[in-house]
Amino acid sequence: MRNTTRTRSRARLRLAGTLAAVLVAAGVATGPAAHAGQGHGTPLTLARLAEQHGRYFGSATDNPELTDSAYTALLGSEFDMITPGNGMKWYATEPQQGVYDWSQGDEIVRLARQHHQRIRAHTLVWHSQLPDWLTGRDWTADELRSVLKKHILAEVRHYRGKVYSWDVVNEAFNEDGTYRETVFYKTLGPGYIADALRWAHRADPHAKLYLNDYNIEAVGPKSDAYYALAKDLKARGVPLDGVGLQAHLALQYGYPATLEDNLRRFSRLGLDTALTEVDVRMLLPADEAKLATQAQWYADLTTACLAVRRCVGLTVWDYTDRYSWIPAFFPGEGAALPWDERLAPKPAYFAIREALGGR
Ligand code: 9MR
Repeated sequence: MRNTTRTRSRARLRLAGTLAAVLVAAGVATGPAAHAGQGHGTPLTLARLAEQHGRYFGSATDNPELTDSAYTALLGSEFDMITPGNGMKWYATEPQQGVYDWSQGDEIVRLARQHHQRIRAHTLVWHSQLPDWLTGRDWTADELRSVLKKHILAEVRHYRGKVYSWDVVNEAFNEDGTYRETVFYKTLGPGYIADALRWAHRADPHAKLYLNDYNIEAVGPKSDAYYALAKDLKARGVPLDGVGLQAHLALQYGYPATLEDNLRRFSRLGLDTALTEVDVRMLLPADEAKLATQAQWYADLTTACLAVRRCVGLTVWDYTDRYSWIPAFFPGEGAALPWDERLAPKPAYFAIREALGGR
């Protein structure tokens, strides 16, 4: 049954891809630039399509990119949820102890508000991109607890009422489901997670509070660890609203076939889920076959989220290959996003549209 559905949707995708190619060849604008207006007969944006299912469709962005007006035009029109890729991280927001700099996050919040977009805020507690003053010395448990508490209260208060959600703790587990030995875990023990959630809740009782990680799309030791932790936190009344599955996928490692089951088990715990940092990288050069498989994966991710009631939306980790983090971190890989370097929509874009029920 599932296979038949899949084969059918593959066939539809091929058809859509061919149609798009024909239109492009004929000089007919098919890209989202052509979708900017929402008038009669104008194709809807990914955001509008997702909203028809009660979901959002988001993109990450980063401050240096905001001077690129062709880029910001699409960012402002195609999406209804924005994540600052770096600007709200600890190194950016508290560069010296007790000295806060909200400028980068504020710039993105301002831009998002102009376009009636919400913000998935990212991230409060993470082992990476910490300021030097924090990593450069040892802390007692009391000291670090107080540093963490102050940081969370200050940042969440600053953005109180302005963000939809917070990735409160990011990447807390190892691949085998044991706790990652971060400075927070080593100094404070696993209780730092519940503390962080409680402090964030105190500072903004309306923000949805998430744990967020990569390689937890499929059922496996790492997602099991989140399942067990989330269940325990819920049972203890700790304010946790959702689990974010980053979904940094790579064609060479295969599609996480148990994603939908995994989303569903978190739903059953009474939690929201979201695909928070989606990209599907490939070994370069890209070719038609790889782009077609990538398109299918984007469609499958979208379909999985739509199939699970409490999966609230998808965010791509920036929308264009022009600004993807992949080539710098995985040399020889890339082409991971639904728009190419020239901001032209790829087969993945059309596949997402179709999965969302668009024409
Ligand atoms: O997109 C971010 C990139 O610009 C930074 O250089 C990088 C540093 O680690 O972080 C990227 O975002 C990460 C996100 O915050 C957490 N999940 C993994 C993302 C990709 O590394």
